[in-house]
Amino acid sequence: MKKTVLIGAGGHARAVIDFLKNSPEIEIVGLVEKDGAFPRQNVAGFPVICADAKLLDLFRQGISYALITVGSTGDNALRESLYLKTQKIGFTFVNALHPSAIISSEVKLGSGNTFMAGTIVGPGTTVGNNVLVNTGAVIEHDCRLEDHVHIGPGAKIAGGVEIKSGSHIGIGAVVLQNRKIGRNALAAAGAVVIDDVPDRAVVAGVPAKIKKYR
Ligand code: JB3
Repeated sequence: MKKTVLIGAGGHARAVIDFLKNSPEIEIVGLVEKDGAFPRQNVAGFPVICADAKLLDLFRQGISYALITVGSTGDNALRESLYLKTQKIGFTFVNALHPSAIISSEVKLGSGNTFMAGTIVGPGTTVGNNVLVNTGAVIEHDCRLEDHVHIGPGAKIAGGVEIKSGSHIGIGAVVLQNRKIGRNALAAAGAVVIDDVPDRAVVAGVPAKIKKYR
């Protein structure tokens, strides 16, 4: 069993534990909170064992696997920085795949990725590291998702779409075929993306228009 710590102890962690607790290969040893914050002592029966500052100690104790279980609602910077910090200590990241996720055998998957219930990923798609594909999202064939991307619940990504590092596709958004979403961009909830989206652009609406840059 891979002894694994979950980094982040809120609602998203609870949703991940709901299926990861039954994994035949991943053993959840506990959760890790933000330094100075211990709002709860356990999540779904698993203990909050320490804060980020103690991650090195955990690693030295032989716990060598991790997963980022902080979620996000538009900005993936915290998920990215926690991943990089944990990776630097030496942790290896597990992939957390809900048993109902349908992931083609022709998908190239990095590590530290989470596929929630009912997600579908088509053949020829590549997924980097620390990507979160939330409940019921569909990613069609031949897409390319870079590191730290979050696809929100129920979002639909058509074939051949490229999504650069750190970008966020909001709940229920749609991205049409072969579009390119730049780095750290945001497609708001329900947006229908029919044009390419530049780096750091925030787009919203149907059809989606650029509202600002961040
Ligand atoms: O939309 C859905 C289905 N899920 C949302 C998810 C994607 O994002 C969910 O509804 C929330 O909006 C959000 O989930 P998350 O990130 O679990 O949010 P929350 O319930 O507020 O919990 C955040 C947890 O992360 C809290 O326990 C924080 O203390 C913790 N946290 C914040 N900063 C941190 C840090 N934990 C660590 N280890 N390090 C930090 O720097």
